[in-house]
Amino acid sequence: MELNDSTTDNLILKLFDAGAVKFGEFTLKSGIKSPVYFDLRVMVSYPEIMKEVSEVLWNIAEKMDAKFDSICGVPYTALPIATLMSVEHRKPMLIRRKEAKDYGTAKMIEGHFEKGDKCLVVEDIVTSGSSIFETSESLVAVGLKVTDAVVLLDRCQGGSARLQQHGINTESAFTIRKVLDVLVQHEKIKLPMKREVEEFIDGNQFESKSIFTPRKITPEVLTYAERAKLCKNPVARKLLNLIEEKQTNLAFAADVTDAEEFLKLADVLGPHICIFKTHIDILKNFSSDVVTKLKALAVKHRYLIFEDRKFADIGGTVKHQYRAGVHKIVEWADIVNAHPVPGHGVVEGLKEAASGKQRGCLLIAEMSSKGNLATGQYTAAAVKMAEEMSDFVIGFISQSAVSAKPYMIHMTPGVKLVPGSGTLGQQYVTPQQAIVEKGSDIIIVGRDIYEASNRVGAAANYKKVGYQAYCARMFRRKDKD
Ligand code: 5IU
Repeated sequence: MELNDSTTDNLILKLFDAGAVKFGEFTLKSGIKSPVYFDLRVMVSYPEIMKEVSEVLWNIAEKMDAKFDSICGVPYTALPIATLMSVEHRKPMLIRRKEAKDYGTAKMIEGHFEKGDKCLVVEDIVTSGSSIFETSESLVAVGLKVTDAVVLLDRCQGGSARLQQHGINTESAFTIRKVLDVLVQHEKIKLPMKREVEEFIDGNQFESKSIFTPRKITPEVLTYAERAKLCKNPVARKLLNLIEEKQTNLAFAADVTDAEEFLKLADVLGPHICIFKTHIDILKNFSSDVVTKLKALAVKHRYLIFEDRKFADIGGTVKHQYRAGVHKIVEWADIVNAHPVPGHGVVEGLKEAASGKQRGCLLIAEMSSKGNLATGQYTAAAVKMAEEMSDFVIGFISQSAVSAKPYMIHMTPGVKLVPGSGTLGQQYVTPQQAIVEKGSDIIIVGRDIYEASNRVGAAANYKKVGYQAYCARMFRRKDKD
């Protein structure tokens, strides 16, 4: 969508004079050598250019008939441009962090918004499309909609077509071809230079399939199902396969105290979860009937039962705690967990009690609560212990992928759509942070589901967001603008 010719020509010449366009030999981030280089950051030194660029981009958005509730600039160059557009046209702005803030209180999007609001993405240059896509992903992850992006310059390397394939309509003020024409016309560069740049563009097109390409180096690049094949433990295999089949990496933390409510949740949330996590000792009206019914529901909806018992005693004691007493956990829970603090014995004791049954255990390698001691050396020792006993230990409760072994499953509690602190020291991260940034496999969510007015809706949403985060991790971008 090119604007009025003389306006465009003037702006291009101003940018050239400001040193925003350079010709020579430049090595791009990707390692590729380019005969042209755009450094639009210099615009900040020219208030007039800044103003003009922001006006031009606003006009493009209007011409596109893009309806939006807020504007978000791709950090950093487009941030001040988006600010100018926002202030001049009284449209709220959102800021996307380039890096998440301190762990635990991280918030990728700053500013007020409502779920379902539409946000216009603003960028200076589109090359492969990945920067716009990445910003849009962060916006979408918190419930915003992104369908339009405006850009000052399109390098004509296939970026806008790729964005279109991802549902983002991108319009630019001008293309690199236009820049070349104007500069030749005004004798700023000679024809051979124009030809050289044109050849470079033609020879450096980004394929118009996906912006993301699967990574193949670390365990988390394998799909859940691929990892299932690498597991020794049948429970781990079953879990990874059912995650992929049901397309959910959501574990529900059923921290309610009434057995009836507990079973109701086990039924209605069933289709949306891969694990039903229990604290069976908080039920005020426990009876063996409750676990019989829970087991039937787990079969009906195909999820696993994880009793979050956190065994932490010597082997001989945990063996009894696991199979005896009121709850007889080994009879009905597919998965239990243990603190590694007592040493290998805790796992050996549990393993003995589970003999002959298909059971798995998680080690608590990291915790979500403020000031917890499961860090550094302790976490490393937990990983070593787990890897040494991987026939029974299927993974970890952790805040990140602490083991690189593809058969180890990481489950993260302390997850909410809005990160921050909860009561009594609980700290929350978003599903995206847990799965994409920290490389975890399963999100554990309690309160945000059972305290919701629409519990099924809340679980369905976590299912969607959690699985989308996994897909985004699988198709991490290969190229960078
Ligand atoms: N849980 C944590 N953090 C931890 C461990 C377990 O929150 O480090 I280990 C449990 C406690 C609760 C659930 O059952 O995970 C999280 O529930 P909320 O989403 O309601 O905070």
